[in-house]
Amino acid sequence: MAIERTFSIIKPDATRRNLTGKINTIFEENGLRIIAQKRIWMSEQQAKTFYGVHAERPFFKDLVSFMTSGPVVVQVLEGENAVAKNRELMGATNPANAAEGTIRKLFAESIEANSAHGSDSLENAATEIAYFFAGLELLA
Ligand code: RTP
Ligand code: MG
Repeated sequence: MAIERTFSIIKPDATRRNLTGKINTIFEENGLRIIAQKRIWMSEQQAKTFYGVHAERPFFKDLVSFMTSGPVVVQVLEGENAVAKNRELMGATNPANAAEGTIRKLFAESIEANSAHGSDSLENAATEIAYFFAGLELLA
């Protein structure tokens, strides 16, 4: 299996409830290493660009205001099959459909305030990492 890097966000609903450590423990206990991490408050423009693929969706405006409603923790996770592994640990978008023990089952408040983002492909992971982290912030 390949060692991959993926991009993750601990969303405002989770930082507000001080859940960063609990979520990070799930990553670490399941073979994902946090190789870069910082707390930021996204601007409206950053949130719109980041979720640009959803610009035409009915939930886009609400999603941008949610993502800018408080600080987030952006992070790079590394490990075997990191992209798929992280999506598995997060669980389904809607917590009502998320499997037992997943981050969203444990912590999400709603389909929108669902505690975590994870890249959905290796290609998007590279783009998203480069959007939030400078090369100097990542070890080779
Ligand atoms: P993410 O991109 O944040 O990792 O989540 P995802 O792939 O599981 O879900 P996606 O379809 O990409 O949706 C992005 C985020 O938009 C919010 N959302 N709200 N109100 C709604 O019906 C709705 N649907 C999606 C969620 O915050 C979702 O994670
Ligand atoms: Mg998505």
